Amino acid sequence: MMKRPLSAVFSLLAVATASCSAPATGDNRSPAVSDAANQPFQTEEQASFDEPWAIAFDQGTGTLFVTERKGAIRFREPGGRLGSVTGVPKVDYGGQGGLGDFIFAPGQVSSVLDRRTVYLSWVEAGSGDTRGAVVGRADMVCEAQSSCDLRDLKVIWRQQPKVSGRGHFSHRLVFSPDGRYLFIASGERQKMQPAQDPASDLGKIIRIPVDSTGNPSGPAERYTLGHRNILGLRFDPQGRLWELEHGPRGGDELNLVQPGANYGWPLVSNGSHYDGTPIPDHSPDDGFAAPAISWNPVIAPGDMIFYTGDLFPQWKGNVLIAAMLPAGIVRLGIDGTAARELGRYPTQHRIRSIAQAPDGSIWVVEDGKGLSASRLLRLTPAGGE
Ligand SMILES: [Ca+2]
Repeated sequence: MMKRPLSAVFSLLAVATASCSAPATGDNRSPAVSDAANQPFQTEEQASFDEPWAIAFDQGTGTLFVTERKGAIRFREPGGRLGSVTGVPKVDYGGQGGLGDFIFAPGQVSSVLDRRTVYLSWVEAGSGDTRGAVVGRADMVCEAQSSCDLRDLKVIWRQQPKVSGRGHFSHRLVFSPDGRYLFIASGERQKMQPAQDPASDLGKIIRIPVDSTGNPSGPAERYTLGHRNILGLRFDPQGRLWELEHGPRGGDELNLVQPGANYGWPLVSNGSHYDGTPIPDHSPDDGFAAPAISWNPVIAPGDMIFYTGDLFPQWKGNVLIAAMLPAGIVRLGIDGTAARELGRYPTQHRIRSIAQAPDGSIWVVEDGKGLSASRLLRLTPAGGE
């Protein structure tokens, strides 16, 4: 848990902007505090997108792909040229829904971006006023300049049941390091109780076995339960899976993902309901997997990475979280199965998604409607590389 005095310092720092030249006011005794006038990184704007949700680098070429929630996939080549992807499925846009995640099948590292196997998630309308997340696999073919095309798109998973509302789809995707399993975060769609129902996909992490061609080789299984709205889903450098989810009023949490574990939502949470109704906190003997760290007040995470690059050597192995409230980047250290906060770096706007480039630079995209509110930023160490 965060200690109260640090939260007070953080909220003061959050009002400063990156361009502020005021002298540092942080508590220099604490390595956890970084004020905006003394950021460890400098930022360069690279492009802007409209309501971006996910960013992902093609590791072989350094081309960055961006999903926009209304249903577009665009890309930025390392030289700065922008392109777009055709063949994107129709999405059910609105609320928190639309186009979601975009990832590459592992092991594709050719230096020419000609053909890739990709996976994407989006929201699909059902009968009546219902909808649900789906995941598709496609061959992405890039034959023309500044253009790629999704071919043979196949839906490989549908969140069941489809329900009303437009929130908490989660639909983050990640491959296991050995490439044998695709994991899907399946949010509880703001319905709460289904997160505890083993027969519902809502509030679960889903695991799908895949063969060497990247196609499912067996049925999807519900791997864990008791989740709320997972927006970060990543493997650490040791091959362990972690998830980062939104609590209600308070109670955002980072969890180490263990097969079959129940993470407690909505029966326990280190936050309370929005109307103030208390929820029992996680406790050691309640039978639920307790978070490695939780936040109250929240950080409103959008995404996370485990940093493994050389450009920020002091951050190797740390978790970097894209945070929306307060806006910034939150840095965690992992020690065994515990996590602790090591730094907060306030930013001008909410950060939706974060990725590590092949050169070790950190790229983030802001959260907002309209191009001016959603810049793509490259972060490199302050004072030059
Ligand atoms: Ca929990």
